[in-house]
Amino acid sequence: MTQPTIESILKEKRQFHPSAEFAQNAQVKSLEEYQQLCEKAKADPQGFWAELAEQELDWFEKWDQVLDWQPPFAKWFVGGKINISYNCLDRHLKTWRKNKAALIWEGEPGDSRTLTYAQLHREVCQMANVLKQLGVQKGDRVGIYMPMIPEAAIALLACARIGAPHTVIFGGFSAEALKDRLLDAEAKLVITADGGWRKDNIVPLKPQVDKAIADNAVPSVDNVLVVQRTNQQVHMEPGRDHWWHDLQAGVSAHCPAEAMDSEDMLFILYTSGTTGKPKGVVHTTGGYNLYTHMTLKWAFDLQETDVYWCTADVGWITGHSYIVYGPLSNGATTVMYEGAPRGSNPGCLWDVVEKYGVTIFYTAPTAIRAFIKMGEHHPNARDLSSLRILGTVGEPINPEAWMWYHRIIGHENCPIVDTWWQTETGGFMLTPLPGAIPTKPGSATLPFPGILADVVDLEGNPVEDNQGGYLVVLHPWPSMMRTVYGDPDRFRRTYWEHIPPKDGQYLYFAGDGARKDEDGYYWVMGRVDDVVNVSGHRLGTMEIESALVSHPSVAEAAVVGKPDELKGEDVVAFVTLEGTYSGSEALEKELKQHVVAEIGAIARPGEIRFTDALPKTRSGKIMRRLLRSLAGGQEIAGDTSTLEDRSVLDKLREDS
Ligand code: 6R9
Repeated sequence: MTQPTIESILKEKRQFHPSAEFAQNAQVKSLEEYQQLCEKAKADPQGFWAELAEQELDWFEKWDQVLDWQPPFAKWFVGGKINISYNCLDRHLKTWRKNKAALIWEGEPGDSRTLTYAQLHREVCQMANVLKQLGVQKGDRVGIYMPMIPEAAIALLACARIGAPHTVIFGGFSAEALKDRLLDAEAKLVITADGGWRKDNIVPLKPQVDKAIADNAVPSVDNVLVVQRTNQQVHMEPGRDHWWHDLQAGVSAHCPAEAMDSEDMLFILYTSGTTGKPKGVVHTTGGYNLYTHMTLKWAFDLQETDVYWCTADVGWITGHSYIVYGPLSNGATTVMYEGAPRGSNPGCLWDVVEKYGVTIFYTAPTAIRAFIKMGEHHPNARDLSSLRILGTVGEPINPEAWMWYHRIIGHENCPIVDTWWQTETGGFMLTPLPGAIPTKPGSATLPFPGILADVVDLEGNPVEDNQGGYLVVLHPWPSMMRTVYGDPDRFRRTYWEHIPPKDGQYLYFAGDGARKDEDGYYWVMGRVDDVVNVSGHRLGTMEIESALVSHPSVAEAAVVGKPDELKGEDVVAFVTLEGTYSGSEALEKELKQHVVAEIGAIARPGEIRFTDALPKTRSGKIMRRLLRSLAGGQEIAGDTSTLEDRSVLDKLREDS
């Protein structure tokens, strides 16, 4: 099992059609219906989205203009007033959904909670009021650093309710990474917990916050709101730190949702790019609400009785769009799980499916490959008959893993929805609609209605079928990122200038390579830039390099990805040392630990190779392409004539 290579997926010819029974009851029932939606959207994109926005969402005030497109800056539903927390909660309280389960939560130690829409609304209003009491106002940024507990979702919705953009920092990030992000966002308050459970251990969170903001390192932060989860001792700074349960006890559960401008910022989410500094991806309110709502409804064929479970972490875009906002906006029941498969219970996910009768299950290829390795006896020992749709996201899925998922988890009964999208796109861009679009293992199939995508060369010319090229999007869509927080120039450079506008048409450059087959199906090959995808987590190689060179022993570092059976890719770092140091196992260990401290465990290099020099071009650029081949144990192909000193390469080859 390896990453899908061009060769392996070029051979992939299997097709799976939705059953007649499934298609009959689906939101979108046939390929013709899908094509009609696409044609309608193509003929009048603004009319298409406006009609859905009117039908599917509640607006306090209608917009004056559907789209204001000043490339590359888009505004959707200009002048409209809306609140996503209202759309996710209040409007359902007027219907029987008031007492429907909104959030089903399962904790790792076996505790659990179910919150109905009424109960969730109550808690969100209380937290919103507490935030206000602590001085948070509309427009202030709030940092969220949480385990997977209901309060993480409550925190998002509470911020949205009062118009305070949130910035969630994944709980696995280190204090250092947390600090950088809080600083960039100038967060006024941080919501965290004492800790969370992961693989039978407590992951401390509050101590990381203490470290990140110690000595006034993040001057904007005035208060920290702490949820009690694990009950371990934590330091509480008087006047700064507050227990959520203390403040919740005395606060009103009445808090009207703020009427936000459709284009008001909803959140910032940091993601890795090609420089050392993570980008703050900015999403706004109205378009994001509409797009996450529609994509979940059609791509996962949401029905009123579904029990929907996405296994992502709220710290990533998948958690934002498809654990919290998309499902709740639709009035669905969304499941949230704190834990992860672990030695003491490798089948815990299947227990959750069985216990709650999960009907839609959405996870990542890296998880599927881990399930395969753990053995099919785990899922086979559980009743998975409630499942009707399976989803995947985060990286290309190899056809073998797709087939295993289809057979062992889906019992050949569940359409597989492979969704290609990004933090930047806000919602699914390429995805099957399970009642309408036949699937092919390894392909994210076709664009969502209203999305115009293509595969082009660097001049923006469409490439021929089955030729590799760059994946681009041609027309603005409602949930596209609006800018890089505080750096509109970087937004333009990163996404709109690699490929110049073609005949006045701006092309969004996704950073992924892809090909289109003769049926127009997309096969995404992975990143074409300096981003590695480790277990579905995006890591910038530059970010890891800067972490390494911040260690006193390191003179220079070059980080590349290498194919890995389980993780998809693993991080390999080539390191040259300062004069007085020499490479040793102990130093390798220390450097790995250093990266963990600087960024977090997800960025720990799998391998560190000490070398006397790095291969460089005459102009001094590190030739990562060569290092990638070396790390992956492949022959060095392509041009090496620009190498400044060939002996460096020969030496590296000898050593590997
Ligand atoms: C949602 C999410 C985005 C990058 C993206 C691509 C890869 C995501 C994929 C996929 C192939 C899929 N990716 N889904 N590649 N098939 N179905 O993962 O967002 O963390 O921003 O990562 O992930 O390389 O560019 P994000």
